[in-house]
Amino acid sequence: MWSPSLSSFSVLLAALQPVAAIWPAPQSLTTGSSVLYLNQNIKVTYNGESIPYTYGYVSRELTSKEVVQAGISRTLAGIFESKFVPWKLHKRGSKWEPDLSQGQQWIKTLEIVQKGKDEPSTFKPLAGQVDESYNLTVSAKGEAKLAAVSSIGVLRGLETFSQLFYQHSAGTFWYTPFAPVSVQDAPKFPHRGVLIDTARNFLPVADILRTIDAMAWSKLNRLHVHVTDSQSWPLVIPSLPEVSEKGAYHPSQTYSPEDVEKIQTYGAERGVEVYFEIDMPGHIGVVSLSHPELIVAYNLQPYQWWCQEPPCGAFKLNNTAVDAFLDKLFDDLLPRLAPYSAYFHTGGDELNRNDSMLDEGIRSNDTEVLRPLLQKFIDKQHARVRAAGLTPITWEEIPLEWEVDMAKDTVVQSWLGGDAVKTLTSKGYQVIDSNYNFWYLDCGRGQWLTWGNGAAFAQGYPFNDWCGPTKSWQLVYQHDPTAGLTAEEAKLVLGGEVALWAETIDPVNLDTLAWPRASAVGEALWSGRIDPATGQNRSLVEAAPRLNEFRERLVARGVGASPIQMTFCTQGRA
Ligand code: CP6
Repeated sequence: MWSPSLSSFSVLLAALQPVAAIWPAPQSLTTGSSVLYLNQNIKVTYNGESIPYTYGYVSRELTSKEVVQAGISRTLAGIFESKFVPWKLHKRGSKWEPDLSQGQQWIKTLEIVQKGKDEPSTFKPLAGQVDESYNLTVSAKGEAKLAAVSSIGVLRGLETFSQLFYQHSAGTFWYTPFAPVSVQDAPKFPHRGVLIDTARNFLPVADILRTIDAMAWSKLNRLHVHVTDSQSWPLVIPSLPEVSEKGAYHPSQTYSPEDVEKIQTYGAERGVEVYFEIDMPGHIGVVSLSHPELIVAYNLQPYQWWCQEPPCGAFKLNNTAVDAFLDKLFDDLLPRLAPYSAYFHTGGDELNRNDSMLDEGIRSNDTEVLRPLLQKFIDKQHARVRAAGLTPITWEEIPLEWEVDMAKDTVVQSWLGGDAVKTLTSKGYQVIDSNYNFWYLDCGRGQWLTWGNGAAFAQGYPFNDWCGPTKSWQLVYQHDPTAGLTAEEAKLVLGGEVALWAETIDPVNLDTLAWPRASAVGEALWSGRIDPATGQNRSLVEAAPRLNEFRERLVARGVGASPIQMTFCTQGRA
C-alpha cells in the first residue's frame, strides 16, 4: 500500500525540482539547488592567464589559446545572446523563476586549466585521437573550474557550462538553478559525424557553417562533405578549372579554395574536423561534362541497368588518362585539405558492374575480371591519399562486395546494415556505422521519381518513398553501433555518422531534417547507449524532456530544429 503513493510522491518532487538538461548527457553529473547568476563581469583565466571577454572574438590563428579565447566568447554570447527563457518547460501559471528581489549570488570566476598541449602547432585538431574529456565544477559560492587535457576538451566543457544557464523573463539576468555542479565527462566514441551532400542540391557556405555550429553544440565532431556526385561538381580545382565550370549547377553554386579553407578552419575552431569525399569510381558521371573520355555510361537509360540513380556515370577502371586526371586532382586538392583533417573519403559505393561493358579497355561485367582492376584502382588511389598524410575512408562495398584488400588502418564506412559492421571489424577494419535503417535522416519523403520535369524519366516508375519511413528521434537514438559485437570487434568501431543525402534537401529544410535528430545520435555516440548510473539502456522517458530543452536552445541560437513534442508535455506535468 505504501509504495505506490511513495513513488508518486517522489515523482511529484522530481517534477517540482528543476532538472539540469545537459545534451548529450555527461558521463557523470551532480547538481544542487542553489541559484547563481552570471553576467559579463565573470573573470575568466586560461592556465593562469586572464582572458578578456571580447564580444564576437574570432581566432586569427589556430593556437590553443586563440581557440579557447574564441570558445569563451562564443559560449558567453551563446548564453547572453540566445535569450533562452524556459517558460515552455514549466507548468502553466507556475512561479518557476528565482525571485530577483532575494538578491544575486554571482559567478565570479571561471578558471580554465588545460593540462596537455595541442600538437602539432599547425592545429590539425582531431587527427587520430584527441582527448576530449573535461571536468567542470561550479561551487555554490560562484567559482567555476574547467579542466581538460586538450583545447577541444575545453570547448566541450564550455558547451556544457552554457547549458546550465537560462535568461530570466525579467530581462538582463542569467542564472543557473543547479549549483553546486560537478561534471566528469568524456566521449564513448571518437568519431561522431554528420554527412552532408552538396552535389544533389547545393548548400551555401553559410548553411554549412551553421551546421558546424549545431554539431559542436551537440558534441558531434566530424563533418563528412560528400562534395561531388554524378549530378554536380561544385568544388573548384584550380589546376582543373573546367571540371566545376562545366559540372557546377551554376557559377554561383561553387566552393572556392578559400571557401573550403573557411569551412575547415571554422570547424577546427569548434572541434569539428571537416573531411571531404570525392566519390569514385561510381557516382562520378558529372566529370563527363568536362572529360567525356574518362567516363562510361553517363546519363544512360534505363538508368537502373547502369546505376542506382540518374544520371549514371563511372570512371574507366584501367585507364592511363583517368590516372593522370586523378594525379592532378589529388595533387591540387589533398595538400590543401591535409592541414585541417586526418581523413579523405574516396567513395566506392554502388559501383555497377555493367558500366565496364562500355569501357573499351575492358568490355566485361564479370566480377572476376573487374576485381583485380578495381584492386589496382584502389591501391593507387589510397597511395595518393596516404602520400598526402591522410588516412583513406571507403564505403563498405569495396572490401565486402568487391573483396578488395586494403591496409587495415583504412576506415570503412558501412551503410547497408545487417552484419556488415561485425563482418568488417572481424576482418580487422576500423568502422564508421551509418546504417541506413537508423541513421539516414533524409529518408521518408517522395524522391526524384518525378525527375526531369516529369518527362525524361516518366517511364511508368511508381512513385515511392525514398528509402523508407522518416526516422523518429527515438529510433535514431536507440541504435547502438556495437550491439552484438565481441569486445575485440567493438574496439574497432570508431563511431558513426548520420547522413543527409540531398536529393530532397536544400537550405529550406536542412535544419528541420538534421536537428534535433542528429543531436540524438550525438548523445548515442558521446554518452553511449548505456547509462553508467543504472547500467541499463538509456531511457527515452528521461531523454525526451532533455532533448526538448536542447531543441529550444538550438532554436534560440538560430537553428531551425524541428519540435519533438507539444508544449503541453512539459507544461501539463504536475
Ligand atoms: N548517394 C550516394 C546516395 C546513396 C549512397 N551513395 C544512398 C543510397 C541508398 C539510400 C540513400 C542514399 N544517395 N553517393 C549510398 C552510400 Cl536508401
